Amino acid sequence: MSIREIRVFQVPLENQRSYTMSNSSVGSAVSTVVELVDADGTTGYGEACLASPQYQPEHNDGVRASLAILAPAILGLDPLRHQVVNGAMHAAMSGHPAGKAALDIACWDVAGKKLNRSVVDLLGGAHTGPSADGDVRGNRVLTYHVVGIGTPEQAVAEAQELLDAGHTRFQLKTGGRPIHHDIDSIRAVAGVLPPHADLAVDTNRGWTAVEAIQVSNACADIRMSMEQPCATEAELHQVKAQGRHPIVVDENATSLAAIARMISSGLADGFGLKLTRLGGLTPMRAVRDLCMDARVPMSSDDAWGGDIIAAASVALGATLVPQFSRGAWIAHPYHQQHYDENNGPRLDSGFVTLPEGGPGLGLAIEEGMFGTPDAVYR
Ligand code: 0XW
Ligand code: MG
Repeated sequence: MSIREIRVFQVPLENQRSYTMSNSSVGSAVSTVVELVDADGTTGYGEACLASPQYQPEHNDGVRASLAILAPAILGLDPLRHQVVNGAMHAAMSGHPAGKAALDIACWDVAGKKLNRSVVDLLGGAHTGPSADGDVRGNRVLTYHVVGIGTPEQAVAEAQELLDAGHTRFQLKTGGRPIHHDIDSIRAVAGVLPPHADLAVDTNRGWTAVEAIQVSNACADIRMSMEQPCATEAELHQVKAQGRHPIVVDENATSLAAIARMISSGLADGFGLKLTRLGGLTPMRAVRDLCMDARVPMSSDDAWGGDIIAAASVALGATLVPQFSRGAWIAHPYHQQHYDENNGPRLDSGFVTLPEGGPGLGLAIEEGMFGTPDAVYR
């Protein structure tokens, strides 16, 4: 196996419904898809798509610019040798984990196709059998669903609709407004959720430590976690010490070292992890092993994107120990586009389906699906 050619595509994803976080909204995003061609013509796909310029410190145009340096650095390498490929990318460019993630994921896809095995198997195999909610997983992976920022009535209506669709895990977006509005929405949504439901209140760094502590005290009677309530690790420590709720770290979970630090310091009660922030499946696999061993629940997500990044997220999500899985999130419900209409991951009663279209990521993507490449490296 050796990487012969890398093709880069821009893929617009138009939102069909609004998606708002404390610091930004997602309208339409232009995803970057990479097609990696092995010496014998086998192809593998990767993807990176940032939700908004505010959510993480990268930009979708920057992903494609970074590939002008990263792609040539891995031409000729064996896509199965993930450490070698990642080492070459780090030597060529500091940072830029989103572009690295797209190429890393494509290597896993092409390696799986060459070995005729799924990426799930290459990552160690799926945990089948009952999930934390007792529901048999089969070819599905637990997920969670976002409830947007709005009035308490709007949030309750959205939560009820999701309950009716079989969801048991909810991420209520907060922040970007006076905290009494958030407290009202938290209390209203918590009031309609059944005892077995899981509620994470995700502020995407929007509160100060004082605001987060005030919200936690005002909701002390509610079983919930606080996801990334503030922007810095120091503020999260303050909230952990003076608040009443478990802390889930998302935006600050930027590397294995940072995650190890937040576990060993006792700060993190869970993580919302993103493939494009860590650099792909290879680094996320290492983080997974640490979190599973430390018994710290994690999600396997990404910020945004289509079937390719979704398939990579659910592939790693399938390998999580159910008790320590916070689910795999996909953006499909918002843009409603598939690259593979038959096998693209989709919601199924509170779970996400694992693609079963063949080896690798399990997607059967038609030749020429993405049109003319933006750039070709060979
Ligand atoms: C819900 N997500 C996985 C998608 C958005 O990009 C933000 C992110 C989160 O957990 O904040
Ligand atoms: Mg989050």
